[in-house]
Amino acid sequence: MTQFVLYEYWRSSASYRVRIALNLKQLPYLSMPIHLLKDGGEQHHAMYAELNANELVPTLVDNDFDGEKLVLNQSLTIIDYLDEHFPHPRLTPVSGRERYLVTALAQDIAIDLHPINNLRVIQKLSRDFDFDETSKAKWMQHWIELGFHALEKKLSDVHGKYCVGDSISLVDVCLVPQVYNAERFGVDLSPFPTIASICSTLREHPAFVAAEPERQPDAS
Ligand SMILES: N[C@@H](CCC(=O)N[C@@H](CS)C(=O)NCC(=O)O)C(=O)O
Repeated sequence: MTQFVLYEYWRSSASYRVRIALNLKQLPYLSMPIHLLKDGGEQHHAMYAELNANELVPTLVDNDFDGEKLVLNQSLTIIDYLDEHFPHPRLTPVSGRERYLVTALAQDIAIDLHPINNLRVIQKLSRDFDFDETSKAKWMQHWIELGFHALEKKLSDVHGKYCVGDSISLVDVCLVPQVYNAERFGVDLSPFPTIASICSTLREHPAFVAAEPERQPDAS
């Protein structure tokens, strides 16, 4: 039996983060695609909702957590779990100043920036608040640009080759999927040269390449 099963969607940035982390740690996994749009969204179907009552992807199942099964949601928690049990390479430093810089910057992206642009938010705006395609794109761009302005400023103090110094960290794992989303929704990256340059370096790394949305089996 495969140890890790990842319920995910190719374009989901939270799933993309977990794919990158699994690849960096060279942990093989079985991908179980959950189509977020087909048939009203497979994340709402009973089979998946029983696994993750939040009806969001990703969910990681570890079939061998000390001989037991562990079902885990929340991409940052999944990555934290992988980091503790499979620490090579470590994505959140164990201690020291870097630990807190990495955690705060990753949360800036994953907790403050990303959720307001989630599919269910956009669907609600469109269904109940008359948002058309142009207003939806403006909404996405506004929140991403706001987050990127702050991130660009913060990275100028701490970046090296990657977001925090010269080792790949959880911030990098969150950054690349967020830039993918930004590009998808037409955000102009020219005001964010540090973000753009770190992202293009990361995109050459094989673990990031293999995790790219368009390379996933469910990409359509
Ligand atoms: N905080 C969660 C966020 C999960 C999440 O928002 N997933 C999105 C895709 S990136 C989703 O499943 N959206 C489906 C929907 O909005 O119905 C995590 O980091 O795992």
